[in-house]
Amino acid sequence: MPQTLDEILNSHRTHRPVVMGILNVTPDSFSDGGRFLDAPAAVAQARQMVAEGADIIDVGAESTRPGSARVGPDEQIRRIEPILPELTKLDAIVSIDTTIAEVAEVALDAGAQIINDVSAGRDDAKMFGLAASRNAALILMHMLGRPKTMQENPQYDDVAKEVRDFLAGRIKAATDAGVKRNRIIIDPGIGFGKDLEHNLALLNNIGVLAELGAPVLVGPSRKRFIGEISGRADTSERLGGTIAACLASWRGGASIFRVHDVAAIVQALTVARAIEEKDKKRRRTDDG
Ligand code: HH2
Repeated sequence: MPQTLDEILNSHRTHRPVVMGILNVTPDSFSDGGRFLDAPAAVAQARQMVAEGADIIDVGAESTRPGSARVGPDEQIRRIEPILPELTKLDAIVSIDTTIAEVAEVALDAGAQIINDVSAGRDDAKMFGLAASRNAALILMHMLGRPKTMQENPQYDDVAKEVRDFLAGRIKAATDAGVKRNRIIIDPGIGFGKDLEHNLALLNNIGVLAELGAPVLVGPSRKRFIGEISGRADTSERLGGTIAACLASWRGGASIFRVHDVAAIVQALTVARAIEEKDKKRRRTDDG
């Protein structure tokens, strides 16, 4: 059974893993670009991810991979509009991956309940107002620089603290604009203006971000740092690394996982959780 939006927004307390399946309706996404541009193929992929246990379907019409070009609102809307009514019929929460309020609004009108804004409200001044007026859940992600140039020598003194402070500032900006604190999800933005060491430090320090008291989402799926560690250039050969990154960050306190390979990640997290629960039960028995 997929989790409700309230359960998802409470997942940092329950530590129950939430899986968000990626649906890129783009010609140029780094690992699946062009595969789901056609509406029936996109809907079939979403249906498959729900059958595999996705709690959320995150639909996006603009690639944010390093070096990518911007896609305007009209084109984003043209790509998502035909499939939204089908997605919102599925037994999962729909999230819209966009930094443009006009695009998010079309998705909310069709029944989406989460706005995934990788600019954390910096691209479009109307985004926080929209999230507030619709009581939508809002994902605030950290990015250093812009997708076109973000991988050109990113620098931090203490990446986890700097990302936390940035996210604290964006939470304040969102709540000042009327977004309820308990509708916000935070994300360190794996690969967005970060080199290998930065990504590893963030995945290893989820607790620093969790201090902000919001559910932490991570999106390591098939990303470049896995290729750098494993020597796998082909993104379809990065599932093992994606699983490792999800499990390590889940143990550190992350509870929402944005992934391409839903079935494998659901299985990995379900087993990891069963092991953790067993340990808790044993400790309860030992204590009592
Ligand atoms: N990563 C990507 C896109 N959106 N949103 C959040 N909240 N967190 C992420 O880490 C994140 C994201 C990039 O991955 P993908 O969608 O697979 O590729 P592309 O941007 O090339 O479409």
